[in-house]
Amino acid sequence: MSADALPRLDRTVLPRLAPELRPAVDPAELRTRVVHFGLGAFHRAHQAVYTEHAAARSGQPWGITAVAPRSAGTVHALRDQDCLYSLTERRPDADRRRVVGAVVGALAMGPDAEAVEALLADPEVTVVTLTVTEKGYHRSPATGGLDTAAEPVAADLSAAPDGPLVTVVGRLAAGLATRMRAGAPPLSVVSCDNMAGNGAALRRVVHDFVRASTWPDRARILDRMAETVAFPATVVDRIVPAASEADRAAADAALGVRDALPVTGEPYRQWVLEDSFAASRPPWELDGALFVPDVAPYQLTKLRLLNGSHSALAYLGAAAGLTTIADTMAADWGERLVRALCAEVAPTLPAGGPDPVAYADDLVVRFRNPAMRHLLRQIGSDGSLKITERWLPALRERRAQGADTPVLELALAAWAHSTRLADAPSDPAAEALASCWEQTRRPTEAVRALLRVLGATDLADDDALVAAVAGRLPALRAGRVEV
Ligand code: CS2
Repeated sequence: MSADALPRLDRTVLPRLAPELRPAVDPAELRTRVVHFGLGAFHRAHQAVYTEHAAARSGQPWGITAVAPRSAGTVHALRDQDCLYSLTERRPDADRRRVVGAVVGALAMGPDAEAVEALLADPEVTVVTLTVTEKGYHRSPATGGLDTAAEPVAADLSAAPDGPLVTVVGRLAAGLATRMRAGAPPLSVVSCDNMAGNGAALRRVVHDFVRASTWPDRARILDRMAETVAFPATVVDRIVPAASEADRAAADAALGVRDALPVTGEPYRQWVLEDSFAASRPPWELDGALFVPDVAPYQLTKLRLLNGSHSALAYLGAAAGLTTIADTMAADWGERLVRALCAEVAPTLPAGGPDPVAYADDLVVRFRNPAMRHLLRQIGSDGSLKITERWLPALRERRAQGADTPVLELALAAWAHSTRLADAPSDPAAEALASCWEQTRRPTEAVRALLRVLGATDLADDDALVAAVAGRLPALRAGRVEV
């Protein structure tokens, strides 16, 4: 049967699905107690799954209303399906698929501003989670605080009291202010983005927004926020490539219903959270989430080893003309690169996290998963924000210790090379990056300028580093990866 002839996935078709394909909870029994910003595949394959299992296993009605900062299209598609979607775990041997029922509402941040605002002030809502990617935070590379001069942030700061807000930080700050004014109970705001100290980073930009606002009661709001809003740090992990047409067709065929928003991911998932919530939360530990006093060892291990390797594979693989992570792992240098990067970076990791050698072993297996098609281009996007988290802090630490850093230099060269190409991966700083190459014919000067765009003036002034990175460019230009 063609997909168009299939009935649409929604609550009415659930009873017709095989029991193992149905959600773990009856969505009709859930209420919105979590608001999530960022309606992407990652949230639907990660926090939504933990929340669904937490609700199912505790009998508590933890449902999620997900807010899309921009794409109203996804909101409509999700609403058309009563917020249901299928999740396919891509195992090397076979796929495992089922419908997830944790999401009970979908809102578009702009058009549905009033509803979003009301939920943020709702005493029943005690948790807000975010997956808005690094660029959603609008941090200044120089200070780490809110970049109040960035155009959308400045627009939000000068918006009329009931005017439209375009940044998630502005929307969240305004919603929290309403909650504080109403004297609503405490709540926790949980950043699930790939940044070191993500809780503190989010707290800072939200507080900065309130401080920079023209709200007459901003001082009181800040005081009350400091008392009643927690920003725990978290580490989220699951590889979730963007769904392809083939994924959609496979989901439709296996479910016997049409799902416009299927998600596919690897079987592995992990969530480590700082145990510092201000109010009640879903008992995610019932689904294996780990609550710890300090997430830093887990966070830095994941960022520097997993995400660090991912970015390195993305730019090196692209230079070699490859398309997916699995392609890079099939190349003779792929596994060597992952292991060498992990070994180079491991001395910078705090004690108390996973063993780096065992972690690297697991990464090789996860990256090799032949059932996954994770595009290098997807991982290579927004590099200017990603590599400052994933590579540069470790690079600085190793150089300060007087150690050689050949693998990070090679990775940086591959990134630099990518910024020069006509089809460079998308990046909010794309123009500034491209102009680094237009202003000079000398590769060392271009590399220096690129590092300055990243806000890494210290590294730009490191002549030995700059020369080493530039020295790797000719081989990469010729499509050779020499690990
Ligand atoms: C990836 C991450 O796209 C990327 O930048 O490195 O999305 C990665 O797949 C996840 O962080 C894995 O947990």
